[in-house]
Amino acid sequence: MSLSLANIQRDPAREALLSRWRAAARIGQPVYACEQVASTMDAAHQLAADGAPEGAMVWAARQTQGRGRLGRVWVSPPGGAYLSLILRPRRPAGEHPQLSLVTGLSVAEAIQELTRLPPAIRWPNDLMIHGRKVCGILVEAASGAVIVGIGINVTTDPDKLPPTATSLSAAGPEECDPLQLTGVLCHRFEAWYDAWTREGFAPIRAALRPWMGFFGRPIRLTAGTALMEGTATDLDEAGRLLVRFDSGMIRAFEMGEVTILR
Ligand code: BT5
Repeated sequence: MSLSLANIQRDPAREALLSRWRAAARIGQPVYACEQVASTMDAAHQLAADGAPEGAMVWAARQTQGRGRLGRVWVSPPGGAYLSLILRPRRPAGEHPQLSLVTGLSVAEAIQELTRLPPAIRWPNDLMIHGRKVCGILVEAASGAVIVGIGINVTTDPDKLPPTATSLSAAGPEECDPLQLTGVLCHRFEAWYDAWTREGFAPIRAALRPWMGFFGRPIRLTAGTALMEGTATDLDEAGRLLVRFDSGMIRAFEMGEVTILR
């Protein structure tokens, strides 16, 4: 099957490098790479609607309309890795939000492999280094597919990022190439995605623990219009965040925004 993307100018040199670094069998293949796109999410939605296979990846060196959750902007200057993966999960739709944590685990491992920096996962979709955001993850449902979007600040100049953000090269001394990082990430993601497909969230939950930097710490949680403070204690068996309140009550949250208070 040959699929085309009307709005992107494909870059064969980057596609060749991504194929070289990608040690995965299926994830990241076929690859559509370009210098610039509005949003890799839109391109991936288009490919998914056209029947692209599981594993197909759209990759861009910068985006003009990168997006986060709830209509927020994802600032996407050069130096980042901006990618969307097309998945066709063989697990119930109710479990698909868990893919955010499957992805976070894979990104954390890839960053540590290449830079030895210690990223922390901030449930449900961010990676932090030294308290600043270095990666954001977005999971969207598509026509019969799921699109996982990943933005990582790799060699990005921090002056071009929001003040709450950092990049890998700003945070540590190791050189890291956005294409190489993407290749390692595809490999890690394929292993964890296969484990999730076979066994569900249990192996992911166990592997995530060391990366969850804020268990036992006071947090502020925004869930919908509600704002609450409590202590994050754990993830439950479905990937929901367990928060203990002063009253002693523990509640599980499926979605939300976490601010670590101390
Ligand atoms: C996210 O949203 O963190 C998900 C970001 C997903 C971006 C990828 S890039 C490839 C693919 N194509 C897209 O168009 N999107 C995906 P959220 O949790 O809503 O966080 C958004 C917030 O993060 C913003 O409101 C800013 O505060 C902050 N932010 C924006 N750009 C950032 C950056 N480059 N680095 C760190 N923080 C950023």
